[in-house]
Amino acid sequence: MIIKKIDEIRNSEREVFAENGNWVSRRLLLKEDGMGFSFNETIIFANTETHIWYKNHLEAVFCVDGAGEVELVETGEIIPIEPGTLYALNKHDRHLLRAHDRDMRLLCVFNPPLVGREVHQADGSYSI
Ligand code: 9YT
Repeated sequence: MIIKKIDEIRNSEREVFAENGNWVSRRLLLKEDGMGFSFNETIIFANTETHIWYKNHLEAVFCVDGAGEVELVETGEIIPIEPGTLYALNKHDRHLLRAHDRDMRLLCVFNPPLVGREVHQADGSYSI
């Protein structure tokens, strides 16, 4: 069994900050942990907007704190996010992720699993 504590992830190699300062991702499970998915706690900082397009991954996101929204680029549809909301990018949906006036805390699962210190490429994706 694997046991992780978020405190051991903070200030370690598994804590990754976005280059634009919009978020921090604490990577509790990575590919090397052998689960077939990765599992992160992500804080989206207040009043930020991030363009994301996970063309190489599927991601499920569950909000546990804060509030924000996802705008689907293709349709302009806006989905509000609050604690208890899950969204799953089953169509590799290109989107804009916004946090409102306080930080949003999300739990994020990726398939295939992240391998380490991925940050968004120019097109909003992570490499594989
Ligand atoms: C929701 C989302 O994708 N945020 C960007 C960071 C990502 N969740 C990660 O690497 O943990």
